Amino acid sequence: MIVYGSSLSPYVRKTLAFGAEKGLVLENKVSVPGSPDPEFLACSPFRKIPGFRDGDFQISDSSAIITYLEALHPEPNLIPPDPKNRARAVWFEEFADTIVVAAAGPLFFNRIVGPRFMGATCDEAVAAKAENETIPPLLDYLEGLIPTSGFLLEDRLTLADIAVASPFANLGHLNFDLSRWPRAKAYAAAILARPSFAALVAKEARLLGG
Ligand SMILES: N[C@@H](CCC(=O)N[C@@H](CS)C(=O)NCC(=O)O)C(=O)O
Repeated sequence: MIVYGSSLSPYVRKTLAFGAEKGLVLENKVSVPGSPDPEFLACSPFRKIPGFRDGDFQISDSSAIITYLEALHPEPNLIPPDPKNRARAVWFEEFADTIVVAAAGPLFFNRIVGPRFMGATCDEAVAAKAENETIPPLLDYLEGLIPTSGFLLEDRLTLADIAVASPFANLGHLNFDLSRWPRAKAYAAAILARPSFAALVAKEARLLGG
C-alpha cells in the first residue's frame, strides 16, 4: 500500500500514523501538492495530498483512506463502534482537518513552506493573525476537554487523538508557544511521542534543518 505525499502535511501525517498504529506497512512516496506525476494523479485527481494506492484500488483524501484501512484491518480498532463515540471521533477528525488546519495552515505556509520551498516571502500580517487571533480560541476549546487519561475518547488511542495531534507537529516545527495551554501541550506531546508519529516528526525536523 502506497501513500503519496509529504508528512509535513497534517493529512498525510495523520494517514501514515494511523496505518502505523494498525501495524500496517505503508510505503510513503513523496509527492508535492499539484504534482503532475501520472502515478500520483491517478490516485488524486485534484492533486491534493495524500493520494493512496492498494494494488488497483486508488483513492484520495485522508479520511477516505483511513476509512478503507479501518474496514480492511478492523483490529486494533481505532474508530469506536459505539455510535456516540464514533460520531465524536468523526467530529474530532473534522475539527482537526477543517478547523485547526484551516487556522494553522496560513501560519505554516507563510513561515515555513512558502519561504523554504517556494521562494515566497512570508506575509507577516497573515501569519500574525493566525498566531494571535485564529489559533488561540481553538486551543482554548481543546484545553477544556482533554480527559486525565490523555486520550479524547474511551481512555484509549483512537482516530480522534491521531487527527487532533497531527497538526500540533506543524505547530512544533513553528516553535509555537503553547505555554498558555498546558493540558493541550502535554496531551499533544504524548501522542506525538508515540513511535507512529515520532519517526515522521523527526524526519520532518531533519528536512527543515531542525
Ligand atoms: N480533505 C483532504 C485535504 C487534503 C489537502 O488539502 N491537502 C493539502 C496539503 S496539506 C493539499 O494538497 N493542498 C493543495 C491544494 O489544495 O491544491 C484530506 O483530508 O486529505
